[in-house]
Amino acid sequence: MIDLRSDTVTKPTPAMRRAMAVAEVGDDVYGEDPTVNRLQDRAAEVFGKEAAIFVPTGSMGNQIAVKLHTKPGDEVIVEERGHIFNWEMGTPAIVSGVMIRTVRAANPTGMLTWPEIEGALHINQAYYACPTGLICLENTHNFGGGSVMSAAETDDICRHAHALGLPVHMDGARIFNSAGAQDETVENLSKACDSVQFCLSKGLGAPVGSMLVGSKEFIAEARVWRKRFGGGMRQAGILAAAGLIALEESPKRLHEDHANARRLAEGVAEIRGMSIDPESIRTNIVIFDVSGTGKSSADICASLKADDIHAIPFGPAIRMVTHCDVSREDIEATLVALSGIVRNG
Ligand code: TLP
Repeated sequence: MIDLRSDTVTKPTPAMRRAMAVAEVGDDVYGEDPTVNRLQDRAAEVFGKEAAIFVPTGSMGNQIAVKLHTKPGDEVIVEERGHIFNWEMGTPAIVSGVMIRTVRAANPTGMLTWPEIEGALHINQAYYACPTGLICLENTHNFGGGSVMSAAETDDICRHAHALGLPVHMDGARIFNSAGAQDETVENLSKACDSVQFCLSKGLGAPVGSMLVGSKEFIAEARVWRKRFGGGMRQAGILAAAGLIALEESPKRLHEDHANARRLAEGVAEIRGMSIDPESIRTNIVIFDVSGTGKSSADICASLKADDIHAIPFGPAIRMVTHCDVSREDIEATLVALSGIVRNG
């Protein structure tokens, strides 16, 4: 099976399994799980922030941040293709009582600039306007095709936002991919942000878990909301043990996933009716338009499935994501299958 649906599908490595088997544990709701505590301390250190908290999912990390940075009735700025707007099931409205104001980035990467954000703000306007309470950035940008935001671009947005008293949260589900692609540190990429969520269970290959990173005060409050959301886990050190390996070891190999994604895009670009600019591929996500093939993305994915190759159709496009359980041979086999489907079409 070649599973390119997402980098969420990875299986724990043998080293993760071993670490999980021998993990020291305690009750994390009491703050007594030594492995969770180690993971949290280490995540804070790697990001150069005061504190971190282990949460079950990226969505929970993002939604705790939205809750803490806003008050009911606020607007939250999210890029139109952003995960918080499209794939977190309206939670900002349900849980935080806020509205998302989407902004479409002119750049196909989905990366917003300050002038674009500024045009959508409601700050110091009439009392009957809906005030902006938070700006969310996404790095890498999933549906921008795994695109990256630089430290300078992030700093620029944060400097302007902070001058207006607005906090900035980064959905850094794949921030290690972004850092690897830019030869940057995750600390530099997010130091100006007030909070960062990153996933251990995507490109980093852990089976479960995300981290929310920020100030001591913010994370103390996040602990309360994690419990309210039902995310107070008990002997979670078993999961944190895999997370520690993901944090320390996995960033070193992400360039392989990025090279595989680039190769995939190069091959796809040569297939009649499929379009993608391979140069645009910076990390592990490849989204390509198949409308020129005369077949729908769903039909192509169904045909791939017959070869036990799995990908997700999105409108006229297909998304394929590389990760540690996908090899170069898998990429070549996928390209052979794709061209066969179009040729026999
Ligand atoms: N993304 C998933 C799907 O939900 C689309 C995927 O397969 O890519 N932020 C970003 C940028 C994400 O891509 C995701 C998951 C999340 C947050 C949420 O993480 P989880 O799934 O752990 O709640």
